[in-house]
Amino acid sequence: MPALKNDRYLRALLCQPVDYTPIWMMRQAGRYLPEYRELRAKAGSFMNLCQNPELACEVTLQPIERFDLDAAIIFSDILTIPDAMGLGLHFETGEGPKFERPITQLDQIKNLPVPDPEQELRYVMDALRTTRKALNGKVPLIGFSGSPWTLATYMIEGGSSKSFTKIKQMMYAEPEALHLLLSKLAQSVALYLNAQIKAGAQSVMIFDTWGGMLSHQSYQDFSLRYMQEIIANLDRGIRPESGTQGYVPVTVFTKGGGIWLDKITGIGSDAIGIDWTMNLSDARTITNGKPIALQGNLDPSVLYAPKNIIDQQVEQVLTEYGAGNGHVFNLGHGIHQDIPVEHVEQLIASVHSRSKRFHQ
Ligand code: 1CP
Repeated sequence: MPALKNDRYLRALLCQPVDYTPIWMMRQAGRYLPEYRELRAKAGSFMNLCQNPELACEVTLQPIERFDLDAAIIFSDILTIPDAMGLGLHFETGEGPKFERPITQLDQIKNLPVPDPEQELRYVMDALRTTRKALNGKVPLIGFSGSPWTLATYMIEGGSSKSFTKIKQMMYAEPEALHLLLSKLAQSVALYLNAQIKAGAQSVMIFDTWGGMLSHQSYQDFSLRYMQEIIANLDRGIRPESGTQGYVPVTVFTKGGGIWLDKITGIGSDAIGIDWTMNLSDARTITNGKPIALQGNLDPSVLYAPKNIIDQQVEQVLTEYGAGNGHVFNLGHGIHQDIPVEHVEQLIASVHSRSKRFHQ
């Protein structure tokens, strides 16, 4: 494999010095890009894009070719695992993901298989192999998975939810059933992420999009604990003192998890994603003394604003983090579909130029 030409993102994850703050954006390949919409229309469906390694590679590279981003994230979805477990994923236009066979009872959970990543999820591994080669060392490639809790919400609710009533009902009325599902998912996610690492992912991220819907104690029992188990089972290599060679850092992101940051710092991740509700200076006070990087946290809606406001808001995030190592710039959640591409260009240029003085 060719040497990395831009390792700022990996260095920042390891809290090593960089010349400016690296940036990538959650959902950076997607509908706000005209070239994505075009390819998506040709492919017919979102899953056709994901399941064809050449197309998945092409979509992954679209934002990298257009913008000066510091990392690529493989084009896929967190719901590949439940699909591989046999729940029957499909996307209805304008309605988001749906499962044909959602989980309703304990028997179903007992019979769920743990997917073999090189069998049922081979298309994801092939997409990673193809993309890593095509990147030719330009920027690092990020692999990812959903957290067990977040995957379970879709599997039990049957799709997206606002109130999470079915899964919470199971959590309070039949906690053992939910724990069995979560431990099968933790096992599946660990296998999946390790296979992604083998296939070429240079860092991995766990998306816990719905962890913030839990109560203080249930977050620890039903989400955090299973992410900790996954991290303990990852083949990351040995964290180097200097350089990034061969080590695969892991980032965890619980949306709405700022209030539990002290707990999240204890689960062994190299970096923590922060949404826009938290001040990065306060976040840094909590992680202080630990070699943990922070990723975030511009409000994605800032990208609707004119360019001078984008500059101001970038300045604010950079100043809140302050001087020193360990910051990966990102949005606090995924980019919205109707953001003008020129605003994304402005964001990236602004982060790169304005961050230099924090790295002198
Ligand atoms: O119609 C389309 O073109 C499909 C829209 C779409 C896209 C572009 C979906 C359906 N998934 C994706 C890609 C995707 N999903 C990536 C690609 C890499 C990137 O560029 O970032 C990633 C990392 C995800 C992860 C994902 N999928 C998450 C976790 C991150 C987050 O945004 O919170 C979640 C919750 C999903 C579920 C999902 N898949 C798709 C949609 C519309 C949703 C969200 C539904 C909901 O709000 O519940």
